[in-house]
Amino acid sequence: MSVIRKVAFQILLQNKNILPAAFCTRNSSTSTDLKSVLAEKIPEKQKEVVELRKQHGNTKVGDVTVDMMYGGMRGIKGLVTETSVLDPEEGIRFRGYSIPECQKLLPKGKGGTEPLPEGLFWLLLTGDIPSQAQVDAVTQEWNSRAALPNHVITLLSNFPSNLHPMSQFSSAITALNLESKFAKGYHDGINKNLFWEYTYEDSMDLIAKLPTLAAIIYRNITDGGTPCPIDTAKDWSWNYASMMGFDNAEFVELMRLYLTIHSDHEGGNVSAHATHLVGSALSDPYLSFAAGMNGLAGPLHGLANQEVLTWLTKLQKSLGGEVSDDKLRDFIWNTLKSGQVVPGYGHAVLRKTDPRYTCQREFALKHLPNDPLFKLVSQVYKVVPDILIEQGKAKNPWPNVDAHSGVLLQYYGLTEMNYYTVMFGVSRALGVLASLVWDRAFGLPLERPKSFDTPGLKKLVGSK
Ligand code: AMX
Repeated sequence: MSVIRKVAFQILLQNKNILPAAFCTRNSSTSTDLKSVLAEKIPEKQKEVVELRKQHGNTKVGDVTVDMMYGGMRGIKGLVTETSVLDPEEGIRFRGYSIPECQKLLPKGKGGTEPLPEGLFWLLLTGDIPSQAQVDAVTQEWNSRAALPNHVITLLSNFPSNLHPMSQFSSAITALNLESKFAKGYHDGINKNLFWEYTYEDSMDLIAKLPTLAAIIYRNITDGGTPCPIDTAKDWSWNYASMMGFDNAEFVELMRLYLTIHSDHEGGNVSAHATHLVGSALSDPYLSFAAGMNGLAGPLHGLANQEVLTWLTKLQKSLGGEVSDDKLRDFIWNTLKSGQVVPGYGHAVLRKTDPRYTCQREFALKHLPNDPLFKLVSQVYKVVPDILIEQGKAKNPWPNVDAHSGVLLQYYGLTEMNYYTVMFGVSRALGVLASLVWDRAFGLPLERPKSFDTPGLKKLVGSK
């Protein structure tokens, strides 16, 4: 064992009380070149999957019921996603690490305490907690790839300012595919063993460009100004905040946390699944990610952060500033009785309070404990779960990530609620594109499940 590996192993052993078992024996490379670290890991993982399929290719992992087929495929075990796993009770783990563990272990921005999303991306791609030098290298790489082509800037500046920011976002991402190295490589006939490399290059380019693209959209819907240029000495989140016109250090910290925790939520959620599905047709990463963003723009998924703020604003308008619990209950029951959902509550998989909600709440308790909107959100948290339980429909009465994010953004002056899902999308790129690289490394084929019509299904199950 080399000296470096021995030291790394000793550090891992010392930290084993905070590391999940699967990671305790891993050696991490000290190279700061993400692509070469990944290139080292891929053959090992490919071999592991080949072995698994050889031994267990015919082993059953679950059954599909008729209810699952009509019920949005809930609970069907049908996807492999390496980057994160969602436990219904505990919440998300990124490559085995919980959010508090990521907050503790991932390198921070200068003078800050929140993790840098660059580090989370390294973790999602490689499974390793990166060093500060490795994270700095990712920052530099993204800063060097951030420039947008002129045609996309022109496209963005020609959108009407009342076109929903998510439509602007998804259209501009689609148009960026003129840059795709994967599409060009495929056209030129590259070997399929190289697909992951071209996907990696496109993913790095796309992630690097997203803050600039998203900041132009923000300026488009606000003051129509031009974002300042990227500061190459600063991190991804700092630059995104700055290009939108925010220079408050606390807001930058919030951005680092926000962009880290919204990145990934295993493979079955709409944005991840859509990206993966479209990617399986070998559509390039720009087209695949744009598909994911069109899914994120739905009110039952990422648009819920906008919906929460709209709902809270209506609540304040109709009940005024200080609200009694009883009046709040009435308002919530009215929402339910009028056939609407309480936005920010419930989840398709989670059955407890979302840890992404909890860490945003902790941020608020630290930085804005007396903010009236935060107090209202806390009061809503006290009241909604019991009502949803009493109504007896929602399987999960607890808040999800979107119940909290808008309040924090409002506090720092980012009040344009129809923009919030774009920020979610910038973060989501980290998870779904890291997964797409692995999809290509594993050579996953075109996704094509079997569907039935109702007469065919009735026949299949012997229904008369
Ligand atoms: N308010 C009111 N009713 C709710 C509810 C809520 N927050 N959550 C679920 N329900 C209802 C459903 O609409 C459904 O009603 P139906 O039987 O009349 O169709 C019933 O409870 C059962 O639904 P479920 O199995 O508990 O949830 P699901 O897996 O079908 O849907 C979700 C999950 C998130 C779409 C749903 O909880 C919801 O609509 N929540 C509000 C929107 C929201 O916050 N979305 C963001 C989710 C996180 C994210 O992706 N960003």
